[in-house]
Amino acid sequence: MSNAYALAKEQYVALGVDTEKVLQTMEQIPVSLQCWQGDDVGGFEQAGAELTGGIQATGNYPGKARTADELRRDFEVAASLIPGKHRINLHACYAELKNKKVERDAYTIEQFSSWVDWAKEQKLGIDFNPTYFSHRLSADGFTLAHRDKGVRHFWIEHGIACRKIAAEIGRQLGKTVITNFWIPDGCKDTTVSRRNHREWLEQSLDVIFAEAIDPLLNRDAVESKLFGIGFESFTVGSHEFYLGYAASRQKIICLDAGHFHPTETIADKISSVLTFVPEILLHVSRGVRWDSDHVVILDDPTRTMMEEIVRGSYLDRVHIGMDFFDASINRIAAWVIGARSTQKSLLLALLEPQARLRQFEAENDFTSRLALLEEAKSLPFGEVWDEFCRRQNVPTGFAWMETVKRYERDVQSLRK
Ligand code: RNT
Ligand code: ZN
Repeated sequence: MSNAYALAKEQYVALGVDTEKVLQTMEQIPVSLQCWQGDDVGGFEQAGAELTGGIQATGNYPGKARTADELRRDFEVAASLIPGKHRINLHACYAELKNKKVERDAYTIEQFSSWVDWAKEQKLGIDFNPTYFSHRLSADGFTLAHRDKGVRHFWIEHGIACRKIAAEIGRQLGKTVITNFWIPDGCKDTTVSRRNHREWLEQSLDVIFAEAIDPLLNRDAVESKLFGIGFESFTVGSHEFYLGYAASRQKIICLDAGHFHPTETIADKISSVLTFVPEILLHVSRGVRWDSDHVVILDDPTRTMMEEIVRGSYLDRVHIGMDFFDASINRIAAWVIGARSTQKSLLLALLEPQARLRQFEAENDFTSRLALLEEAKSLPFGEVWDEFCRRQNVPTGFAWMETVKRYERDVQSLRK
């Protein structure tokens, strides 16, 4: 145990916080790392597929993964620099077709077997997402809420196929898969038939979820959005839509930090939403002016979100996943920066002198509550973070960047 950590530990003990317990909790909470940060949401169904659906990875930093094998190697480097447990969040468009022609509505576990074998070997959990974008049948902006029954049917079948794949992954890994449904559906300009689209979406989802799946194998989440690029005036799957859907069907609601109005944060939604839905999936992200999917940093929105989860004792009902895709910096570093910042936010929340604060609150001593909240901000949390990294055998501080630089020089920079 380092001296600095021992001193920090004492300071926390004086405020009623057991850092050893906190470190144990940190070890148990996985962060789901989005595969799509590694290749700008490209996927491997076909080379050079165009990213559509109103999302954009901007930047052209060299060295992105071109194959599933490259992506897996890159991911391993990132994972070796991130403490704690990890999961990999896969999208259906990361299917490996192995020279067969298979449509998305006919995907099976076969297209994901290499991912599963690798996850087993790496001791990773897997999360899953049907892909409702970058496809000829999503080209006019609608999928599950399309006015054409045939198009809806194709996408319903894709959703059903993905739940089956997820359940099989869950069975093979012995770890529950969270399958998240996000669709881009919407319109650039004023839309008159909003009601119809929303009713189509409700019906499509009900068909997809009709078959009950063992919740130990797979659980479903639905993700709302405010708007997409080129979908500015109407988004079928709005927050109200999915909140109602998730509450009435008891589904997991996915809250993406970048999917609300620019000054609206998700911290205060957590205890409201969890009063009515069983679980939350977080897409930890950072919108800058729009849902720009910047790399997560240790900022107030992320910190207050984690505080609410810890204060509400919701850790067992919240799944922490990240969602950003930045192509302007080293993509492996982006994973590491985002994950470590997410974990630091969680650590800070766990280190809060909660018992004291609650006592002040119960006594209506709001002066002391505010004073302690402010003083807690300068407690030596960095020492506890370093200790966490040491115990998890990952570099402390900025040292991890050396590994990224070396890999960039030896591997990524050779990709053309
Ligand atoms: C899009 C959603 C969605 C995607 C991923 C790739 O706005 O945030 O979660 O980012 O499915
Ligand atoms: Zn998201």
